[in-house]
Amino acid sequence: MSEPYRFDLVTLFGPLCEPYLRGSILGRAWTRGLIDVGFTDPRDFTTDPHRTVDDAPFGGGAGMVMLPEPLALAIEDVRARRKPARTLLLSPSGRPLTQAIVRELAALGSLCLVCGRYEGVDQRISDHVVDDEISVGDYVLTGGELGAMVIVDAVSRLLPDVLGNAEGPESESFSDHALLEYPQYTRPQVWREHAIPEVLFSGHHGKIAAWRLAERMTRTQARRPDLWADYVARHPEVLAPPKTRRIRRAPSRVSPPAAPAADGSTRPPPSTDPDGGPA
Ligand code: 9D3
Repeated sequence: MSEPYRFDLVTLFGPLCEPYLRGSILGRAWTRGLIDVGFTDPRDFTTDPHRTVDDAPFGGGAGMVMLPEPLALAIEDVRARRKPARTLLLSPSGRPLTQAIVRELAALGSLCLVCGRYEGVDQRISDHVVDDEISVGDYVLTGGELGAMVIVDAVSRLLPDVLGNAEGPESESFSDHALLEYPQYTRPQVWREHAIPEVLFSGHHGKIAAWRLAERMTRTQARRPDLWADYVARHPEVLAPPKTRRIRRAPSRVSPPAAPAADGSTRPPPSTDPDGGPA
C-alpha cells in the first residue's frame, strides 16, 4: 500500500478543523490511511508570556495583522519534519482555486496549508516564505481555515480509492471545463405533485443523452456566460452547424461546368437561368 497524502495545516484553530475532517468521507480516508492530516499552531512558536501572534499594521488602518515570526517558525518546523512538496498561503488576494490547480496539487503527495486570521498576514510571509498564495473565491471569510479545508476536500476526492466511485471523479463537469451538469432525479417519479421529465423514463438512451446535453447547454448559457463563451469557442459547430448537417439542396437542373476538352479548348458556359435549363 502506498503512502497517505499528507496535509499539514498551519493554523491557530486546529481543534476547530479536525472534527470536520474526521467526520464524513474524509475521516474514512484518514482512518484507511489514504490521507494524513497534521496541525501546527503558530502560537506554540511564540516566546512572550501572552503568546502573541498578531499586532497592529504599520501605516495605520483597521484590525490586526499576523506577525511573521511565529508563522515562519511554524512553517519551517513543518518543512523540517514533513518535507511538504509545496507550501500554500490561503488568502483573499491569492490566485483563484480551480479544478486544474486541484489536479496539480493532487499529484504532489503532500501539502502545507498556511491559514491566516485577523485582517491578514505580514506580506513578507507571502513574499519570502510560502511558494504560492491561493484564494477560494471572491467573498470574505474570517480566516484561511475554510479555504484549507476546501483544498483538503477537493484534493482528497481525486486520490485513488477515497471515493468508492468506479467511474472516477474526473469524468465530471468542471474536469472537462465545459458545461454544467444536467439535472438529476431519483425516486419517487412524482414528488409533491412534481413529475420528472418524461424523456427519462422513455427508455430511449439516445433521446435521454440528447436531452441531457441540451439541458447542460441551456443551464450553462443562463448561469455561466463565462463557461458558455469558452464552450462555444471550443465547439464552433454549436453556433455554425457543420456542412454535414446542412439541408441538402434540391438537385440542380443546370448542368455543371464542362471539363476542358482533351485539346484544351473550351465550350461556352452553360446557362444559369433559374427557369431555363435544357429546352
Ligand atoms: C478589507 C480587507 N480584507 C480583504 C478582503 C482583509 C481580510 C479579510 C479577511 C483579509 C483576510 C481575511 C481572511 N480570509 C482568508 O484568510 C481567506 C480567504 C477569503 O477571505 N476569501 C476567499 N478565499 C480565502 S483563502 C483565505
